[in-house]
Amino acid sequence: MLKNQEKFTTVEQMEADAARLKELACAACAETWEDRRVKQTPQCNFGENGICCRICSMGPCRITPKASRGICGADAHAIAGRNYLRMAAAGSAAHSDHGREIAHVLHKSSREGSYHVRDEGKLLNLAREWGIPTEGRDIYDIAHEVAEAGLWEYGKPFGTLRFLSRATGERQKLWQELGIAPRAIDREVASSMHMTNMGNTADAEALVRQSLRVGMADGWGGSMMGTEFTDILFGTPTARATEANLGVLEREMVNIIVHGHDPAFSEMVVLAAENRELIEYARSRGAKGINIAGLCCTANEVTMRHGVRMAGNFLQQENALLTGVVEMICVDVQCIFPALGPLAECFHTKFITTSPIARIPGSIYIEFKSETAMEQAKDMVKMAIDNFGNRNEAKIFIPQNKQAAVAGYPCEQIIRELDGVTNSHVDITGSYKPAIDCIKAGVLRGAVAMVGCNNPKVRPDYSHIEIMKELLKNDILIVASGCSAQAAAKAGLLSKDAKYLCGAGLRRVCDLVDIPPVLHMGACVDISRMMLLVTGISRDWGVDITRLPVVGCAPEWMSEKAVAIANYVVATGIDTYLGIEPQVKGSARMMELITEGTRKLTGAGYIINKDPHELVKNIISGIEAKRAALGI
Ligand code: XCC
Ligand code: SF4
Repeated sequence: MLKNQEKFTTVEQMEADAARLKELACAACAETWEDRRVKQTPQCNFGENGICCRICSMGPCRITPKASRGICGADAHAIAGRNYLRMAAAGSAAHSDHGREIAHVLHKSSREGSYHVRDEGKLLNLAREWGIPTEGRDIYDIAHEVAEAGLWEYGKPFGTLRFLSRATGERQKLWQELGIAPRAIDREVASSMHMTNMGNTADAEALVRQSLRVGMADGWGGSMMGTEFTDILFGTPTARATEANLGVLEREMVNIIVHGHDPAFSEMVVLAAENRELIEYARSRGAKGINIAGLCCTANEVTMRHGVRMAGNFLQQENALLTGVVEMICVDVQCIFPALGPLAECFHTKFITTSPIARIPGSIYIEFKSETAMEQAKDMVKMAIDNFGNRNEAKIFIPQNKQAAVAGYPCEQIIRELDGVTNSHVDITGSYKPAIDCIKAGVLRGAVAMVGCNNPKVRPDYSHIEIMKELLKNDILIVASGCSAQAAAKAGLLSKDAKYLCGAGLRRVCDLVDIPPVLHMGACVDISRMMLLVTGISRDWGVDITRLPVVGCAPEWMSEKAVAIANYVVATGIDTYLGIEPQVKGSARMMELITEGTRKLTGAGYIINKDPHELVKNIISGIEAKRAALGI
């Protein structure tokens, strides 16, 4: 019998929760992104179309019907192309710098300190991959050398990135031929800034090629290192039960929210909150315990390693504070609204910033140091406990919606689950064969990677959820990361019961393998895991990535990081479906290049549609076309 649809949370219910929260808040507190968005409308057309240039102080120059060139002579294609490359470079810089921070933490790991090597197997594998001796050595010596080798990837003067050798032979050859194999990570970012500096590249195709290259410096460089080193330090994730949405906040407990991306510090906060003395202390202050919840990708990181519950995704960050029960919100880097400063002041909430990368007015700045991380984390938890008694009862409202979810399916876990089906004996051969067989047989039509942010240009979460439901109905397996994974979690699509929303084929697979139909692969840096997943599928199948019925979709993206991601996904040969238009519309040449032009280079490109119902039709017909071409 079909499970009742009411089990799943709808976007309407989530919007009603948000509206109620705003209604109950005083006028000063109630200003959120919805209000600011109205005040920003209509948004600037020149910016929207990518044809405003302020790269030099002769500008700003704008392309208009009467002015087809800027003062220096740059045309719409040059201006839009340079702006686009700068977005990709900034995104790549952000992810990669996050990866670098983690590499430094690994470099400082020790038996006695706050940071340990949790996944020795993964460390040893990586050391072997990189030709670093392991025999008879102390695990921490190996860790430090691997971390250092990783750090050299950022600035080495010669050669291309080590991780490129993980790609299929066909991709490696193509990248060399196209001249887009990334060199040192920082070099690709710097080259992008140099190329777009006044008086350099004006050729749109060259700008798009460099966008692919700097994107790959992220996906096959900085992000991949972020993922690997995080797994080594905190453990490779495994499937865990959790819950998602604002209903995870507890009336009777001390609520601490961790938010951002870099898990180095949030891991410590999670561990500190398990400290017996601190739990006792919380009880002594009248609380039933300490409740850690996450927002954005920091949530994804701690969820898949500890089962920490997810309060929500990007556009839910203000709502979390509006509940009035958050004693502390502790942030690291990226996707943190400056609005949290004034908003926290409306409540008793302590807003803690911890990184020199993200300094925000209205916060208490406690710079996190890896040497003292655990002590700092304990101090913060204590500060949150001390704040418990300061709640204003009149301002409290916790929406009750929450959903059960299973999170934590890195490639290792997916292979383990698949092996569990085919091999009765213990045989970790690491093959995607069972999944491939299902796709060949048509039991699964294909797979979609659902990724990316929320963006008020479309109805937030609606695009994610509508697209996913339609894909499930059509027997298309989903892997998800970032805020897309959290949208799925809030709706209930990460629960095993979501199989009731699936077509017969996908439901059978979910039953057999005992997985949810939407597999949570992690944070946005973990899209690097998805690159390895398709690479593995391509190898085991013996078919080029471009021919696989596997695509990516970012229906609500907003961050520059998403531009970097989209570029490395396309460079890897995977079609990418976008629900938000990249800001290059003022240049027909750029629009052509990112949709069709890259297809001639890497075999993949963007398909853009702002209507989620149309976008999902595009995805399904794209997948079916690939199946037909394969003759399956
Ligand atoms: Fe940020 Fe990663 Fe986007 Fe969400 S999905 S809004 S980047 S938290 Ni990466
Ligand atoms: Fe204007 Fe050219 Fe300067 Fe851009 S680089 S602001 S188009 S003069």
